[in-house]
Amino acid sequence: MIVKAAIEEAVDLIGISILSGSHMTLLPDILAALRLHQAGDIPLIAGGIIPAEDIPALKQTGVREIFPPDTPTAEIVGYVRRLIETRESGSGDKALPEKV
Ligand code: B12
Repeated sequence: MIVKAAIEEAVDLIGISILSGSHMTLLPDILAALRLHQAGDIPLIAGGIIPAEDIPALKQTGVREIFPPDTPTAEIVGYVRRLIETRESGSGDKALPEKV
């Protein structure tokens, strides 16, 4: 449902909030479904109760960035703006911003 809606709405990115502990299953599933539908260029970011030790594996799978509890809203907004500007300028994956 998430991937179908994202493709139909031509979204700039998908942001998922996960507090249930199922991030190691659901986030890779969403990435796999995006790739299956030739939509792997839509960036996926996430936040919620995601332990620091899980973050490297999730980013290795293709999640662009993770925002754990107590992340300042301004940091999230700044990251999303830079991500979308980078995509619109067509500079490609290599120029994707790092979280500040
Ligand atoms: C409020 C709350 C609830 C409410 C939710 C109400 C609602 N409609 O939202 C209710 C009472 C329903 C609830 C239920 C449950 N809860 Co609860 N809940 C919380 C609590 C106290 C606060 C969550 C919250 O809203 N925080 C405020 C927001 C602003 O912070 P945040 O979610 O961390 O988000 C920040 C970042 O993570 C990030 N972020 C989050 N999402 C996203 C998404 C994107 C795209 C981006 C960019 C950033 C981002 O940005 C935010 C700002 O920094 C937490 C404890 C806690 N301290 O987090 C437990 C907590 C999440 N709950 C927990 C549990 C276990 C449950 C239940 C399973 C309990 C039960 N046995 O029924 C159920 C699950 C219900 C369900 N269907 O999923 C556990 C999860 C444990 C875990 N994953 O390891 C927690 C951590 C409590 C604990 N310490 O045990 N819960």
